[in-house]
Amino acid sequence: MEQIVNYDEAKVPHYTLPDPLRFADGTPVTSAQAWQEQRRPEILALFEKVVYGRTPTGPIKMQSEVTSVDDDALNGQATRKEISIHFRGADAEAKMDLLLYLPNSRRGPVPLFLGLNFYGNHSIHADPGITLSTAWMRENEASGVQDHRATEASRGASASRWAVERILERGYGLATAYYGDLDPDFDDGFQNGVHPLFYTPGQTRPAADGWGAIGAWAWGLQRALDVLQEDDQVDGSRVAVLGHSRLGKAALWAGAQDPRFALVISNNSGCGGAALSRRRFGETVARINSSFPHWFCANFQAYNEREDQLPLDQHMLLALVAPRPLYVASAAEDLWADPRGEFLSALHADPVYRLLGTEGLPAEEMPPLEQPSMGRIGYHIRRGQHDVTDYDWEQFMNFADRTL
Ligand code: GTR
Repeated sequence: MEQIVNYDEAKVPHYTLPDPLRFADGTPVTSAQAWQEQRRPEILALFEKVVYGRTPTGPIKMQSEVTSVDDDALNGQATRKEISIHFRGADAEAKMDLLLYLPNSRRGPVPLFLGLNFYGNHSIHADPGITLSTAWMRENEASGVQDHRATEASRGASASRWAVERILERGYGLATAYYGDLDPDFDDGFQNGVHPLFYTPGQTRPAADGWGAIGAWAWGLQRALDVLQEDDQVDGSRVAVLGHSRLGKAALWAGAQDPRFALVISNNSGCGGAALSRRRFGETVARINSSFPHWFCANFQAYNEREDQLPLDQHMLLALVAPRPLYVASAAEDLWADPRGEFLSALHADPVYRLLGTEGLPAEEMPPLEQPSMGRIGYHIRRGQHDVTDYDWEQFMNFADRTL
């Protein structure tokens, strides 16, 4: 296993990216139709086979139940709704709790941001009306988690990452769910979470090209969208999916697979997200697969220190979102996530956007700090660390105002 983390641009290896606009057999893709009907499915199948694993479609039952509504939440600014979504397979079940805030200033169905959270719905705001999650969580004293459970001290612990009032003020709704409801984030051989719902008789874990944890989180985002599209207070044709870091990887994978997401936003998603794998800058495929063996499909392990052998790179994941609006956000001090690799990925997705008749990314060089570039693809790099800040949210909303 590779020991040294490279943070030196001069040491980035020479690499050649696979061309999204060439079929696997080398023929060029010259029309929007050839992209949509042939090349796009070909690339999607590659990501399923070697990176995230296939998402199963087996017959499971899904039922949603509104568990609370308060139309006078946040001093009257919002309507808060909680919806439990129950999933049942033959031998297993799971539940995802969705939290929704809708601006009371709304007239008609609202466009909305949907994203998973790391420490329970109650962590995104101190609002005492949010039900405290009882699910297993990663230990985190600063987030009020003790013995893997949330405590009252967890309320609002991640509030700085969710600009709730500001989102509502700008006329958007917000929906979130705890990612651990879909798959608790540790390597247990896929015995908990939603994976077992889809096991066929005798099956005990996903196949080598079957989904991992990121696949399950992305699936949960899609199921949340199913429910949101049924809600007449939400404009289901204007739902933006977003996520930070590992949840940014999940948001991208959800947005790539499911064209119902009208806008896709990656925040500091890094390796296995927006960043190009071939650059081996910061976190690498070998590192991520050894630290988090449960995130990707088993086949991805074959590319540890063999990034050049991948039949794809992450710019092709971004291209799967085309021609829908896509936003990639980096942070200058978040070198582990390779900001430049995130930018280049967006840049190399641009030709697909152009083939589909859109503006793509109106930049040739990485834009200066905090000077977002916004076309049909948007990108910014802000000052500071790996995080989601008010600055990021303002840009996401500016971009949504333009493109949603
Ligand atoms: C890190 C991981 C990153 C990123 C991050 C996060 O440990 O190496 O890929 O996902 O966690 O999710 O905060």
